[in-house]
Amino acid sequence: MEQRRRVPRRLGQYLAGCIITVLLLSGVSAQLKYSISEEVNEGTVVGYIQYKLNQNDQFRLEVKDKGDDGKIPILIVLKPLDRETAKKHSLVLTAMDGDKPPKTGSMNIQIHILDVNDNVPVFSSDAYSVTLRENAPLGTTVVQVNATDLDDGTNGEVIYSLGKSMNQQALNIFDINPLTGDITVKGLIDYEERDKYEIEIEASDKGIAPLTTEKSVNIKIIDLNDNAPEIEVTSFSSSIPEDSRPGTTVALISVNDLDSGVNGKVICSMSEDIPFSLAPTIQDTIFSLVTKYPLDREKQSHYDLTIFAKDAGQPPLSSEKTISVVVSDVNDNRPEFVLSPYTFYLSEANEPGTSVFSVKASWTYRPTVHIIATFITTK
Ligand SMILES: [Ca+2]
Ligand SMILES: [Ca+2]
Ligand SMILES: [Ca+2]
Ligand SMILES: [Ca+2]
Repeated sequence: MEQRRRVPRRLGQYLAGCIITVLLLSGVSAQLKYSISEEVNEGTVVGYIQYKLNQNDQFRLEVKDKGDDGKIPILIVLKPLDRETAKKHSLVLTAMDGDKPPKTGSMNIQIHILDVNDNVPVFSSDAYSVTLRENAPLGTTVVQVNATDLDDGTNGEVIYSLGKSMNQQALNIFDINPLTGDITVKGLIDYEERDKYEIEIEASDKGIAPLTTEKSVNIKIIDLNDNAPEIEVTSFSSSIPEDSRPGTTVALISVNDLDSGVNGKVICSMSEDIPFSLAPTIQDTIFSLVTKYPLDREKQSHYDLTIFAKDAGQPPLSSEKTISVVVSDVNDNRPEFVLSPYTFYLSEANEPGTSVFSVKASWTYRPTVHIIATFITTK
């Protein structure tokens, strides 16, 4: 495929832009020779001279009558020239007389085509798509772009730059070497901030009126496991009644990992030898901290529960969080008297302050008697 893009020129511009140098190479041509008597009259025809250009499709010859200056063969451009196709044309101009066979003389004509800046730089690739790992060190080469320009000299020398329409954020992160086309990292590449960039680059020649080509470079950022899971306790009762049934929720634990894919996949765990465990919820990132067994305040009234979170990245990152849970005493049942009503008899003439009777009360659900109240009222 032809990798060439040429700026169209109107014919007038083109003719003005081309300078043709004609080198007449004297001494290489044969000469037309005539022998004629010195007695001939003025106006005697010496010979019929015809000019002829060798077969070519680029130039033609026209003979113009210039009056006193005689008839002059003029070389005319027949169709647009292109230095990038042929920078030199060699022609042969032949003069011949009317004899049979004709006598001929020829002249070599060399035409050098001078360059005008009519080719834009062309990138070697139609599209640039590359990947870049996040946190790439400053100076890392993302990709090297290349553009060529068919013109000559400075018209064909290419310099690279970032597009003027690029946003400031991308300008802060990427740079391009104007001479080599190396696109390098000059800022922090953070996948969590942005996972792809489309940057505009330009290739310009150094012509007096430079020609410029734009191209996009798509940069896909590859995630690295650079974020540890975060554990957040979203709903938490620091105290749990000791009579809580197994499966009672103590707290909701939310885990979040900013990375993606396996780097952001988190496994939560807790120590096995405690009466608490983590249960999944309908949301992947939220776990319930629940009681596993009945609690016994007499045995342990306080727990420091550590939740571990580890992602599946390579290498994995982890974090932990400890919450304190107090097992609270239960006192939500009214004590009941053992007998109700109590009936007792009292003999007269008691000393004030003498114990006359005792009553018992207890919580029904518990065999242990917690309160024994002793009181009596007198009329
Ligand atoms: Ca050019
Ligand atoms: Ca050119
Ligand atoms: Ca990451
Ligand atoms: Ca992670």
